[in-house]
Amino acid sequence: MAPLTRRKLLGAVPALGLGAAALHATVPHSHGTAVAAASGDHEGGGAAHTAGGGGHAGFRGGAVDHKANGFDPHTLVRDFDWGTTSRLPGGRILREWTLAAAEQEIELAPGVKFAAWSYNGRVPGPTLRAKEGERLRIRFVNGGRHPHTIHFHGIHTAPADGVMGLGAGDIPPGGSTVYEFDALPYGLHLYHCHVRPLAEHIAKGLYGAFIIDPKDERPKADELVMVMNGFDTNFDRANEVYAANTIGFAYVDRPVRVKRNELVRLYLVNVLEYDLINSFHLHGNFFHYFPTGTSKEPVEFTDTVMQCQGQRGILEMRFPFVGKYMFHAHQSEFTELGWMGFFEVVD
Ligand SMILES: [Cu+2]
Repeated sequence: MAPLTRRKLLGAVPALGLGAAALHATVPHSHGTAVAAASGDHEGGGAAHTAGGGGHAGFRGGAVDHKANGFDPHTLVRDFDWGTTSRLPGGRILREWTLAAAEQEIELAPGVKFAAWSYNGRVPGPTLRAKEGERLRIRFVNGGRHPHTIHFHGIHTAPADGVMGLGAGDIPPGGSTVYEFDALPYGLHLYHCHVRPLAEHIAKGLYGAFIIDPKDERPKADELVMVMNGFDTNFDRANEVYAANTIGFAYVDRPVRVKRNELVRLYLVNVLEYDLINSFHLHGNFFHYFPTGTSKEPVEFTDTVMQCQGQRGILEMRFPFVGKYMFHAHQSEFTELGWMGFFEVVD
């Protein structure tokens, strides 16, 4: 059977209409519990992700089983992990987390399973949040079957960088280490595994957002986090499913509800692998954009922003009118393969 490519999928999707059901119908997948990709298949190029005799018997009426996934994008969008704190001698705050890498199957769209690698049982991993100048200590436990690390973006010493040959280097299966550094600079950052082959280790799901709040805090707002990602379900080094926070069309099926005239602050991170850029476009409104969140002064008032992999920024907006307002990648093909949603503005 000829490999199913993203281009072929795109040819099929418009005829079926947008939505999770369309992805279900077009993305190669199996209906059983088996995932064609044995977890940790680095070589890729393996068997297509299809199993015989599936039909649509396993189709659950267009709904992803978030409970089985172990996380729900509707919770995740407002979930910030502050860790636990204690005082160091001298009074400074020490903030600590434990992150564990694991292998788990994730349903990306109804019936579309993916053999993911996760931090703390979710993709993206927890949104770690700290305050500028605190001491941060992250204990990493590798529960996977391949070496992994956590590489943090930020200002720190070489041994805390989470790359091979520095500090503890690659952490073997069953191994653990501790990364420790100061929370600097304030802004919106990210973390991800940095073991080779890097593209696979990132694309499998080992990444998350990392927020350092400035000492003089930002104005109070309804805060959201969206990690823009994608999934190569058939190992052809192109993505078949695109999303913000992993589940295609999740915020179409259930929009992100916000209040009219209230300040909304969106932490937007791009970790998308295999595509050069990603973007965020907002309908019916404009936002102020703070690249990397490292300044209090926005650089742009716009409705579309573009990010390369690893780029991130803070968007601030207020919706003057009630109603449903779409957001999506302005690369139309990403939109049609899952990366779109709605804000529902209410009084
Ligand atoms: Cu890894």
